[in-house]
Amino acid sequence: MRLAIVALLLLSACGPGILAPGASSGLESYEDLILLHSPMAYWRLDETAGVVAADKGSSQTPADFTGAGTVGAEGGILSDPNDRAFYTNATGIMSLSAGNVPSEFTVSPGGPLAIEVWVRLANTCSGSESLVAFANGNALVELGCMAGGFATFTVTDDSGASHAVDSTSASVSIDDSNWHHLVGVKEGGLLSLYVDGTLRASSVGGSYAAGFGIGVGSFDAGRATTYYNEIAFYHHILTDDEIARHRLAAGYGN
Ligand SMILES: [Ca+2]
Repeated sequence: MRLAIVALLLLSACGPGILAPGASSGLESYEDLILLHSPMAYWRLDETAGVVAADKGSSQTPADFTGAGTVGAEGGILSDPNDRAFYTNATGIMSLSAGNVPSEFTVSPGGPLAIEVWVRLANTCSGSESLVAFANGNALVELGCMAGGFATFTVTDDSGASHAVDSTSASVSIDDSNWHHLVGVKEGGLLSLYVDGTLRASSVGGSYAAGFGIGVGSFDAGRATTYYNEIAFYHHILTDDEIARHRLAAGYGN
């Protein structure tokens, strides 16, 4: 489970401040906005057939769907009527094989990064479970969930030194069968976790001075009964305003 990037999507039909699917938000398109912020990798997971997930980020690295997942599921980007997502309730994963990871995936020691995903958890999170992870050896960048349904953001360097933040103190759970937008940001030793466009937890961790080689990205089925959508990885931080804009562009009000 730790060798995986698992992204879940959440498709919320209605609720306070949420636009109806397909409704015009009058805002910039979600895809255009993500691309404006220069992701290294950006898998929209809009495929409706086949076994390849296109990467619209700068690395242009397609990933593979394997196992018993389902492409073409209803997505959670309400502003995009064509949005689709990847669903797995068992063994389905989206992953990059170790031999298919370009040099762009390597993070410089101490370098900034951000990881983003939309997820919809169709059952409760009972323990420490991976949603989306980029991993290579000990090195790991992961968004996940824990008992209580709280979101987690973990960064481990290749010496094995690990640090994590979670949304427990904010009492923000994500395992309610609704779509949620998760972003983890690392800037120096500061880790920040955003849930649904808002900063929910942050912590000053280690210096991460060791070589930090994120090499393999894979979507893992360890977290089953889950929808994954719009996975992005950045070699720079995203600001509070940028993250809030991403959610807004997806058709979710404040
Ligand atoms: Ca999508």
